[in-house]
Amino acid sequence: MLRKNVTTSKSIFALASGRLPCAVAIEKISGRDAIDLARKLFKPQSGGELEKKRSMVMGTLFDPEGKKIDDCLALVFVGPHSHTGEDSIEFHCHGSEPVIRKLEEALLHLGAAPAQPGEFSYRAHLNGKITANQMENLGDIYLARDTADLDQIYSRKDGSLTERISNLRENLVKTQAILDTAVDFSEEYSDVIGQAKAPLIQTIHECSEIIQRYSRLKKGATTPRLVLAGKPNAGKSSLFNALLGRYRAIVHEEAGTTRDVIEEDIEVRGRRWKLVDTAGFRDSSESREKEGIELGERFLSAAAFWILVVDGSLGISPDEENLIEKYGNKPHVVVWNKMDLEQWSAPQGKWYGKSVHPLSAKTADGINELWARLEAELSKKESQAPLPTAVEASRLEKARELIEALLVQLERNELPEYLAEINREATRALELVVGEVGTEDVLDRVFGEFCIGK
Ligand SMILES: Nc1nc2c(ncn2[C@@H]2O[C@H](COP(=O)(O)OP(=O)(O)OP(=O)(O)O)[C@@H](O)[C@H]2O)c(=O)[nH]1
Ligand SMILES: [Mg+2]
Repeated sequence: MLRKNVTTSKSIFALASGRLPCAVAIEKISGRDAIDLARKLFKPQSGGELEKKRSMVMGTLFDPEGKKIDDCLALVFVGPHSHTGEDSIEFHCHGSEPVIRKLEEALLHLGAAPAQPGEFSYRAHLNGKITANQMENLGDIYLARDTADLDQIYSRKDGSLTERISNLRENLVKTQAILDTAVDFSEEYSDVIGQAKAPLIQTIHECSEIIQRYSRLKKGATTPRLVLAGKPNAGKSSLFNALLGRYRAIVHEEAGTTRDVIEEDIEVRGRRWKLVDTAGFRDSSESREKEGIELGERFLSAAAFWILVVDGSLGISPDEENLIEKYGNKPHVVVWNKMDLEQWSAPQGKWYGKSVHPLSAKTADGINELWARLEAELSKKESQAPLPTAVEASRLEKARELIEALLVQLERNELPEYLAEINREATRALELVVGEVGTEDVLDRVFGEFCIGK
């Protein structure tokens, strides 16, 4: 964790690119003497010294004993026109572990210090380059797991959180009026108090929903599974490949081809899902096949959504009915596959209460329509709560704790004067949620989670 008394007297360095070995490694250095340090290590190809001007220069890095480290490209940023606002250098080296190790040893030898997580951004903040709010967003970009997360981070400032908080505040204002009445007319206390409960419970519920949006980003929700199930040969693997857009699972005319569970990531409306192909369900006495079927069924029981694939040229059998009776309560779509075949026919109207989806996994007819249906069905479960920042979420948690305490005291029939005081405190806490964010707030919660080099 970045300490609050961190100083900026020394230049700092860190590897800003990914894991070694890799094509190009970027070593960042920032600080008052960054260019002087770089001059001691780096000799431009064109001769002379590295100049203190915004530039991109090819050259060679040498260690303090004059031994070559690497040929590299140096990017020179003269403060305040840099990411941190200080003089900064980026060495774009070959992404080799010993190159970077030698370069960092040389920097350490020359008096620079390894950067702590988030220290470059912290310096940028101190130099007025980024606000505390921007830093929070920056941290969250690294936590995003799918494009929907990114979209929500970028649309944070659309005012939806402020609006939700002000609605919640209204609930507390109403509660305040109720409690103030109870103070004035103590003989009708219990009637009046009873009215205060419902808006408080609603407020707690909504606060939790918003806080959970942040926890989902922070902790990384487990990716929900979308499982394909059906009889052998129904075309599950063909549909799996069609949805994935590439040939991943073996497709074969022989029934019982897929034995294992095959999983691949897909995105539906910006959210990541695991698409799962399973072995065909049927009564089997063959032990290997039986094992595959049992495994498939375990995935089906745990699925957030599933697709029953029916071979529309054969129609339904007890196997499909068995599946729909067992798992029909779980959200699903029924696909009537192989509609390119002459023998294909689908039920008129609904089957087990649902309209079936005609499709050919082979020709891809009906695939776009299936996507549209999946997009609509899978996003039904998405929370509509706005995504708060770390600071907003933690402030909201404080407000929720106070409202919960209020509810407890209310049920204990505490004095209305006392309840009114907690309510006032909770109202103030809610108002603070979307208030100004200071350096201290962000220092506490954000920097520790930044990566080194950021
Ligand atoms: N004509 C036609 N054939 C299809 C279609 N979908 C799948 N098939 C064929 O049906 C056979 C079985 O397809 P798969 O995708 O392997 O079926 P599966 O459900 O995965 O089968 P198992 O892995 O054995 O459970 C293959 O010969 C496919 O080419 C379709 O829409 N139309
Ligand atoms: Mg298969």
